[in-house]
Amino acid sequence: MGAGVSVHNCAGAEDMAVGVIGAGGMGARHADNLHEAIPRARVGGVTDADGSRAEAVAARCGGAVYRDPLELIDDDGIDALVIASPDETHAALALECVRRRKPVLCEKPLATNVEDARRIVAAETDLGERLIQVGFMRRYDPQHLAAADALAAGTVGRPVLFKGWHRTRRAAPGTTTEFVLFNTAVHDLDAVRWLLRQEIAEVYVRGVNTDRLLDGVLDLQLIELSTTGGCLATLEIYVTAGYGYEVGVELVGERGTVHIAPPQAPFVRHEQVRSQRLDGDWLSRFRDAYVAELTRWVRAVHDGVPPGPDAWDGYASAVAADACATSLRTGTPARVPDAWDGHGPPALYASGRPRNDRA
Ligand code: ISE
Repeated sequence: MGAGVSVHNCAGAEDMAVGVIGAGGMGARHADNLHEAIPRARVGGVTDADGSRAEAVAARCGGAVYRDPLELIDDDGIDALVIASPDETHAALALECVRRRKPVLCEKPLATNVEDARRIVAAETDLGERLIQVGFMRRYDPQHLAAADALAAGTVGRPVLFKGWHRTRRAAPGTTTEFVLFNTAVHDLDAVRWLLRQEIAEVYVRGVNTDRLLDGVLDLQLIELSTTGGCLATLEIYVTAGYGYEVGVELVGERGTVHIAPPQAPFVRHEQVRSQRLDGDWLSRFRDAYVAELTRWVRAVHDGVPPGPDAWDGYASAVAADACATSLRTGTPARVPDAWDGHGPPALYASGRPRNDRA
């Protein structure tokens, strides 16, 4: 039982009670979305290492406050979980959810190392159930979905080059060179896999430090890679870009290109200057995608159908991020090892995978 406070709940009996682990920016956004915008679900409980943050979210969105995330996961009154706590806690919490057979939307990264991610895939495989969805929200962004459709329809022919850029205003506290790969570049590595429907075969990564305050951290990294289908990619990951938040992709095909650009704000003309506001962070850029992601996840849990990006996708992105770390360390290209020892994904993940996440 939680140290219950402020149960504000006007949801119907059949609404799914979701426990939210982590009440920082991302967890609070998921809780707000659950409360305001997602049919057939409600916030059932909230927990955060900082109890006052959990209380603030519960007061706004409903649910009891729990001191311990394991208590929340174990509570029989909680049907499913959202994990939005610090990255290094994801793997252990996701494993607990699998142990309790509870569906979970786990923010990326699924794990901060390959071994932990593999353990999660093994646990689901042993259980014979896909319970985990990973928060690769770009897969729900209308622009990314339209690009996926254009590629699938063959409009631009066979894709030959993927050029991606991912810039954040400032680095998260405690950012390290590896964190840039596992926390930030995993989105781009997943986008390559998902949009091209190919695995990453080899990576070559260089990085520089552009911010003296970060003391040697490679805050600007350039990933060059090739895929199993013979496509090339360059991914710019710049976590101290300063000016705003931006995610872009240009896909070059044999007969044309597909360009994913952020939705445009209006132009403002004033005193001989024409200006246009940029997004400040992912919460504004991907506002709609987060709502779509949660809506589809809740629907999938209700209907008992497999989740969108799953534990395998989380694992595959960790394997690719790990190869990037190896390349940075050695200064040479690194092959991305076959994720499941040459056998391809376990049958659990190979069958019935929703290819585009409108499913
Ligand atoms: C952050 O944790 C996210 O999840 C954002 O989607 C990403 O763009 C950003 O780089 C990460 O730090």
